[in-house]
This record gives sequence, structure tokens and C-alpha cells, in this order.
Amino acid sequence: MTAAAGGLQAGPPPGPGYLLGRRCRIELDRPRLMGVLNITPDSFSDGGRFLSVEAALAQARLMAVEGVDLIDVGGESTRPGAAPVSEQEELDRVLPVVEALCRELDLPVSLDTTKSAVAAAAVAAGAEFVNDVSGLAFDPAMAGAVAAGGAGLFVMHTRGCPETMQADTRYSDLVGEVRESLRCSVAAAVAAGVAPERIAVDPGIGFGKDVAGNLELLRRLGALADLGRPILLGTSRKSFIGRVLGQDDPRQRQAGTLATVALGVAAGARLFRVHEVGPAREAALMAWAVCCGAGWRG
Ligand code: HH2
Repeated sequence: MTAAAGGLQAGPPPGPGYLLGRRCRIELDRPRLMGVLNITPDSFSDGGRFLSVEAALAQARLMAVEGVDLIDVGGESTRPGAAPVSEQEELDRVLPVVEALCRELDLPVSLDTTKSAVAAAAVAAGAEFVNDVSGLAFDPAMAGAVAAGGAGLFVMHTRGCPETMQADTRYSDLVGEVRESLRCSVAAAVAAGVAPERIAVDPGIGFGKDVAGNLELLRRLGALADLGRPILLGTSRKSFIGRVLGQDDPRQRQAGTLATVALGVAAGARLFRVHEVGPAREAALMAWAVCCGAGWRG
């Protein structure tokens, strides 16, 4: 997808046009929605809402009705300043939910974790993907665990751990550094035995970047296309939207989120990690229709 002189145009997505999980295949012939399901007391916008398996299942069912394509379960907040959670605590939070989702819903599940043991247990319990916000950097055993489980993998760019990542957000070439870091993450995954068709990349909006950096990454997202992997974008309710719009309450950032989703579609992203699936799906499909012109139905 390019913003060419003559207007927005649909083009093939980076990569083969699909993304493989452990057993599932997600077609990327249109934008796809990853719904956020945080089993944490302290996530920045939905912390404490889905701590019981019943509450998590109810939220997942709601997202299914709204047309979600993939559910991303997380047991450790990554918001700036968040304190780390022990492996056992994270397992206790996410495993019952992953098991229940895989039993009750016909939807792929990804597990948002930087710990290989948590990833391995979730994949054994039925998760199709691992979503590692450290891009394989925090746990040297992660790439091997994903390969051994046969799972799909989302690698995201960050700098430093959540406790410290906003301490220094200066880059000499932000987009170049993000692209190079993601290239290394993909290479490490492939070297460990993860098939390229199972890997997608994510620039890590809000992770070790300031407001201007986040806006620049969105504006220049197309620069990641030459990695040859599908692009996942996670802007939902994030603080840079609050800063631009003067909106302190994360749950009041939906309009800003939808603007970034639409622009992300035009810039070539095919997967969108969002808290409110229904509106994001409509924004993404509308942007997609504009970009595709007469071919949008196909
Ligand atoms: N953002 C968050 C968490 N995981 N994973 C990917 N791949 N991309 C993202 O942008 C991303 C992510 C942060 O959002 P959230 O899960 O809502 O908050 P918290 O980390 O506080 O649980």
C-alpha cells in the first residue's frame, strides 16, 4: 500500500500474504484484528477488568462477535514503569485463560510474554502464536522455545525493559534502528528454526519512543516493508494519542486510535492490536476499501 502521487493504492502486503501460527493460517488479503486481553491488575487501560477466567472468556466472546481474528492474552503489563512479574505469577494468570479460550472458542490465541517458559507452556496449552515485545532480547531461550513448539511469532522493537525504557528516547535514526533491530530479531528466530512464514514484525509504538518518535514511525511505517514480513501495529489507547489530543483517560482515546489504524492500513500494516475490536475493524476495512478502489471486495 502506498500513498502515491495519484492517491492511496493497494499493493501486496510484505511477505507471502498470509501468516502461519502453530496450526492456523491467517490470510492477510485484508486487515486483521488482534484483540487485547490483559489478565493483569495494572495494565494501563484495562488492568483489573479480566482477572477471572469467566470475565476473560466473556470479553473474548464479545471480541469474537465484533469480528476479531486473533486474541492476544497478556499476564504482565509492559506500560512504562511497570514492575516485573515472576514466572510463576505470570503462568498462574495466563494459563487457565489460554486453556479456556482454546477449549471454548474457535479463534487463534497469542500469548504476550517475554519469558520462554511461559511461552512454551502457553503453546502446549493451545496458543498459536507468541508475542514477544522484546523481539527475543530478554530471554535467550525464547527463539528455541517458539521453534520447538512450532508456534508463530510476533517480534516487536523496544529499547530497555518497561521499567526504564522511557528514560532515553533519543535516536540518531529511529526508523533505521527499528528496522535493523527487527531484521536481527527475524534472523535470530529463523536461525533457531522458526519458519519465516510464521513471523510478523511490530515497530513497538510507545516502547522506548517519545511522542515525536511514535508519530514518525507511523508516518514512515512503509520503510519496514523491505523486511518482507507482515507488519503488526499496536497503537490502541496509547499515551502519544493522549498527548496529541489532550486526553488523559486512555479509554477516551478511541477516535485517535481509529485514525492511526486507518493510516496504518494505508501504510501497509495488516494486523492491528486493539482493545475495542468492532470500531477498529470498521475503520480498517473502510481504509482498506479506499486504498483498494474497485478491487476491495476481492
Ligand atoms: N503493546 C502493549 C503490549 N503488548 N505487543 C505488541 N506486539 N505490540 C504492541 O504495541 C504492544 C504489545 C501495551 O499495551 P497493553 O497490553 O494494552 O498494556 P499493558 O502493557 O499495560 O498491559
